[in-house]
Formats: sequence, C-alpha cells, structure tokens
Amino acid sequence: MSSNFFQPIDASAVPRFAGLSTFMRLPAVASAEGLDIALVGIPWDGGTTNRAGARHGPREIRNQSSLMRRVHHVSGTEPFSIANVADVGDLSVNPINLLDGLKRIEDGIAAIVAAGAIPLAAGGDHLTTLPVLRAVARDRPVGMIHFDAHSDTNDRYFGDNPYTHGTPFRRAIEEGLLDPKRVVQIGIRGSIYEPGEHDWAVAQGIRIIYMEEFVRRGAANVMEEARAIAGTGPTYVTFDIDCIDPSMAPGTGTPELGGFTTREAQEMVRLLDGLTIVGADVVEVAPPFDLGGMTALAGATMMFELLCVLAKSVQGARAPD
Ligand SMILES: [Mn+2]
Repeated sequence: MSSNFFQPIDASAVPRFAGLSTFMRLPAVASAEGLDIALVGIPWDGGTTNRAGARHGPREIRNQSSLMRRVHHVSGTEPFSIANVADVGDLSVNPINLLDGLKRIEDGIAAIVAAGAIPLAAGGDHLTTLPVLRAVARDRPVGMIHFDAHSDTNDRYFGDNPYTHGTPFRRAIEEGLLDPKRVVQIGIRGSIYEPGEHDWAVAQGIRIIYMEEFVRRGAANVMEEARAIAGTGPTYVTFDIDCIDPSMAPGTGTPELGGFTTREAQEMVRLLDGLTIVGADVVEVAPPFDLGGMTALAGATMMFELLCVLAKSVQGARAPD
C-alpha cells in the first residue's frame, strides 16, 4: 500500500451529488503514467445496428459511479489502497467515421498499455472491444471471459460490412487477437438469425454457455469451468450489460429477456479473482433507453466489481517492498 495512491473524494466532506463527475470520484488525470489501473471512457457507438445511444454510456456511468464506496463488502478489498487508480477521461473518438473511430480507440488504449497500466473501460458499444483488443493483444493472443446475451461472432451486416457490434469477436479471432480455445461466452440467449449462427464460433473452439445451462449449473459451477478455460495466461474480461435481464438493465441497445440478475452477475465477476487479467470493459449501457439511471448504476457497480478483482491481481503481482 502506498499513501501516494489517488483516492476518491471523501463523501463525508463533499456529498456524492456534488462536484465534477469522474469514475468513482477519483481524480481526473491527463495520462496513465504512474497508474496501475486506468478507468477510461469510450463514448462511441458507431457499430450499433439497432438502438443507438451507448456513446452516452461513459458520462452516465461516471455519474452513477459516485455511489461506489472504498471497500468491497464481501472480499474486503480496498482497491484504492492496493492499486493506483484514476480516471484518464474519454478516448478521442470520431462519431461519423467508423474506421477512424476504431483507430483512435486502439491508439488511446495502446497509450494506456504503454504506460504500464491496465485499462478498465466503459463503453461504448461492443465493437469498441475490438480496437481495445488490438492494443491489449498486440504482442500475443489473449483468452477472454465474455458475459453477454449475444455471441457477437457474426460475419457481415448490411451487405459486406465487417464491423458492427455483432461481429467484434469473429474479427478478433481472424486477426489473431484471441485464442478461441481460451474464450468462454456466458449468458448467451435470445432468438437468432439462423439455426447455425453459432457454428463458426464453436468450430473455432469457443465454449458457449447458454443461459439455460447457467440456470441449471449456477454461478460457482460455471465459473469453475470458465476459469479452467481461461487458464493462467493473459485474459481479457468483457461485460456486455445486456447479459443482465432487461428488467434490471433496460438501458441497452439489444435487450434480451431471461438474463442474469445483477446479483448473479456480481457473483460471477467475484469468481474471476486470481486470473491474469490484462484488461476489462463494461459495454452497451445506452442511457437514452435507461430508467432512472438503473442500467448505468449496474454498469458502474460491475466496473467496481471488476476493479476490485484487478486491484487484487495488481497487488499480487507487485514485488514486496
Ligand atoms: Mn455484446
């Protein structure tokens, strides 16, 4: 622990509704230099095929994240005491040029990685994860634990367009960013375009755990398998808020009935503890479809859950003083 680590504004001195909005009331900093974990916004939804609005996610997640406190109530983790964490702001994006948008996101995440920090991002639609992986997995493929209602491994949309929020993980596998045999997707459900829609993903080696299987097995059992699939190698964690049931997270682009409760999602993320996580994100929070900020609060809370896991891994990797 270092007394030099950034700390959230003390809520007993400045109330949570006051002041500038940053992730978890941490200082806003200009770069990731000196950070262990960089909280970063990616306000871009250029890959959205239906209900747009995830570009507004980072701002509302910041707002709701003012409710996060210092200590995880189950694990006892104090993320701001064991890791240096701050809000590095939003990446520069281009809302009207898809390829330039992807390039800017990749460059922004690459700068965080080059500074030696782990990115914990708030999207943005799920296509944002592709350029994040281009930066995080530049030197070697990574495994991935993927919470989602959708596999996001489709091929083409609207003719021959390869880049939408329904295609990022097919592109990531084609580009050698993911080791598909170390990828597990959890919570997949909902109607699909055609019977064989997931055949390509399964043929690559991805393990798809459909929602119905999760209901039969439960979080602990499923996460034991997920951890074994990811193994000890570098692993990315991506959390699409639409994995949660729309009754608890309605503010998203592609809602699907029959999803996780927020409590089940929290339980699963806590069971990521001990993996080698090289980056993580929470995507697809779309405030225009939200009710009273409940989806943004779910997103902010899942970021805090992920942060606690990341901070413990930072602490574990740090050489003793
Ligand atoms: Mn998704």
